[in-house]
Amino acid sequence: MAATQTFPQAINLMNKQEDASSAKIELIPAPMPHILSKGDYQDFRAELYENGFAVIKGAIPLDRAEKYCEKAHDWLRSFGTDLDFDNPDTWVSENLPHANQIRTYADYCVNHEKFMWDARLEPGVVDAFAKVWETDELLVSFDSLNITFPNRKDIPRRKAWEHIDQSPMRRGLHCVQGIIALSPSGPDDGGLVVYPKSHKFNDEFFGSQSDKKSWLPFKDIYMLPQTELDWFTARGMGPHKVCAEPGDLILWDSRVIHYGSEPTEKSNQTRTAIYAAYTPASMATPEQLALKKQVFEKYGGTTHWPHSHIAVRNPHVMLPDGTRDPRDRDQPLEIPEFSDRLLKLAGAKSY
Ligand SMILES: O=C(O)CCC(=O)C(=O)O
Ligand SMILES: [Fe+2]
Repeated sequence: MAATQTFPQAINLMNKQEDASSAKIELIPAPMPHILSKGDYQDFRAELYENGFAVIKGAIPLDRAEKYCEKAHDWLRSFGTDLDFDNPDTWVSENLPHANQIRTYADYCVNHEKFMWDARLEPGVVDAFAKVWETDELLVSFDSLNITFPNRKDIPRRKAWEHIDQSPMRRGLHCVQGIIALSPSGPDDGGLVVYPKSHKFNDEFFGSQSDKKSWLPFKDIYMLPQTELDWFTARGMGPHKVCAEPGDLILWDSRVIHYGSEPTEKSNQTRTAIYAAYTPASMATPEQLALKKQVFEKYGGTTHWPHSHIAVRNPHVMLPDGTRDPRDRDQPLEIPEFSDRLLKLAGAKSY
């Protein structure tokens, strides 16, 4: 299958990260070119194909979405600080666990908390990805939790960070990302902003670039500077805030220009969302699968990519002074039930 021909190629490039100058630009075609390749779908895939994103309303029944939201907030409160969801004065870094660069939570084994797995295992979520990939033999990412307070007093609002989550060396569709919305996300609330249809211009844009140095080292994120964004705006594309309700699933093509927006000053909504992407298990190499199993056993995390970029990292949360965060954990607070379905999605058991 095409997947097994293309992915080792990508990995060779990844291994050359330290020596970007010597890595050759080799284009990597779509592993399953027939996926999302036509415009006559009768379901959400029509939007995904046409605009590069889609919202599946009520993928999770509201009562369960509300329960996951509560669990997520309990998790944030579990670090023994003065954090109070009703008191904005307490929404400061010293009351919060360590967050990553994009201000989401990816440490303390949160990726494997029971509520995270329960949400990822929701039939309405898994079925949507099964429809996209035309198989239910899927892997899921061990991605992060987003809880963003509005109008924080201790840090400035994050600016737009327009990017795509797919290397310019890849062509065609390689990954579809997902957000499980657990809080309302109206026009002024924090949430996903996309440039609708920009996935359709990915080939033309990158194909017309003569300077390909910025494509290296090979990585599946590419930040677009203003000059490059201008190319898209000149062709009629621009930012669109995706609105959603608790229980909705947002899907987007990783080639779509997007970013996570912070709540505007008009919002008093705390954003709560889980990132979860699924791809066919057949897209993973045996090496990546073996690494994924190890990461899973350590309750570690991955990027958005379920089948690629898997790395076994130091699972500990380190403080700037080099010591381990005393709040760090070796396992989730609430361990999920390791069902057959979970183990297969985790890559810990083969299909
Ligand atoms: O927070 C978001 O809505 C988007 C974050 C993002 O860019 C991503 O998950 O790829
Ligand atoms: Fe992204």
